[in-house]
Amino acid sequence: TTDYRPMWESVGLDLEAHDQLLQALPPAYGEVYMNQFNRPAGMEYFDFVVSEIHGLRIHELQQHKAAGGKVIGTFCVFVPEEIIRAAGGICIGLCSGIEIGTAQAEKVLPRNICPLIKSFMGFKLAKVCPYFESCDMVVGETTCDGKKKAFEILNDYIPVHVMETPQMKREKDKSLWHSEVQDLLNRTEELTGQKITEEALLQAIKDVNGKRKALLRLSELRKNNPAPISGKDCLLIEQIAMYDDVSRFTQKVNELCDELEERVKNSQGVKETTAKRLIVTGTPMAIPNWKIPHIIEESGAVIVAEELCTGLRYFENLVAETGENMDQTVEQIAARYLNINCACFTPNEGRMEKLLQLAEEYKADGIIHCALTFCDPYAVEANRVEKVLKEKGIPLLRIETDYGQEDVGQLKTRIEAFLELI
Ligand code: BJ8
Repeated sequence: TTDYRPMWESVGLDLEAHDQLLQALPPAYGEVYMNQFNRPAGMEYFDFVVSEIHGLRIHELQQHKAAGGKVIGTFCVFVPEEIIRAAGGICIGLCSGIEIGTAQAEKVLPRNICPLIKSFMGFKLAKVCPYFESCDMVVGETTCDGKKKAFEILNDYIPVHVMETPQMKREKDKSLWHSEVQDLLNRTEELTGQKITEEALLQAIKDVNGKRKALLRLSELRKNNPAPISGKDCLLIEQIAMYDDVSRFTQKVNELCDELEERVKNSQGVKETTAKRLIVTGTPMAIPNWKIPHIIEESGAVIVAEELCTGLRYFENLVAETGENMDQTVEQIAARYLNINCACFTPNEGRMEKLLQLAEEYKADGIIHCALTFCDPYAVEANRVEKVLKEKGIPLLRIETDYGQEDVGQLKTRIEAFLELI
């Protein structure tokens, strides 16, 4: 194996703290991922990506930077990666899914804040994320209050460009968002020193749409019974989608889908046809947060869809490829992103409609609503979800949890009881 320590040192990592992080990772991965029944062979690539999570991909980013390229980090699926790509930049999703650097984070943040926000601050302050340390700039947004205010603090440590995300979807919100996307384009041009041409933007749209189409193809295959792939594996792929090389990732997902198509033809799957089929919905599950999906699938059920930002919200809806001029193309990008059903919107009817549609299409036996602790938008919106699902007689289990492992036993009991009930 390659010695990446000199590279980690040169990107500015705290090597000792980073060692501790790496030691925590591999056993968890083996336990959660490597013992699954009848796992598709195509998962090998994604296992490899995880095994090289702080190695090969970071090396690629460093090479890109050495050749004059820029790396831009994001924390939300609202940030249009097409724009970064069109300027020759690499876009990396930084949403953090592990408790890290908590002591440092709590020096600048309140203790009672969403673990995702605490995690990204902790990663930055403890200098343990080589992706974060590779970024020339990060893009924040005004989605929830916690993130919005945390970006002011983060800006003390790395340049942050904040996009104002609307809270409603009216005409005036659309034009605000369009102008915000245009501002990101201008800022990206400034940072990269590269003018974004219409041609480059259209190509970037096609590339990112290609990635979305591959992920959609994967989703479609999960409508089959028996499920040809586990929910845990799909979540992993959706997490990797945020930071892997776009064309290589697209190709690997499509290869996996070829294999899954064969499985479907032969009625092969990862669980019995009698396994309970569930949908998970709620706050993002950033890598390496596999906590709830692991409990669910260990209990015998199978997850068939993720109505999450690390899931369908990231790849449903394509950007139109028909823009006739720069302004129209930017407007079409803005339109695609404003369609995202984040709980930061009021009202957020689109999410309720989506859940009903998914439950039917994926023949789900129930839905599990997972909110990170202290996340007001999702915790409060769970009430709307509950109301709509009750009307249609779709069973729902509401869970609120963080990145800690203390409640695993209790969650297991609740999930098993739910599975017996439905
Ligand atoms: S589009 S869900 S990725 S904002 S969990 S930090 S909301 S307190 S992450 Fe999100 Fe974009 Fe919306 Fe998706 Fe705040 Fe809640 Fe924490 Fe959250």
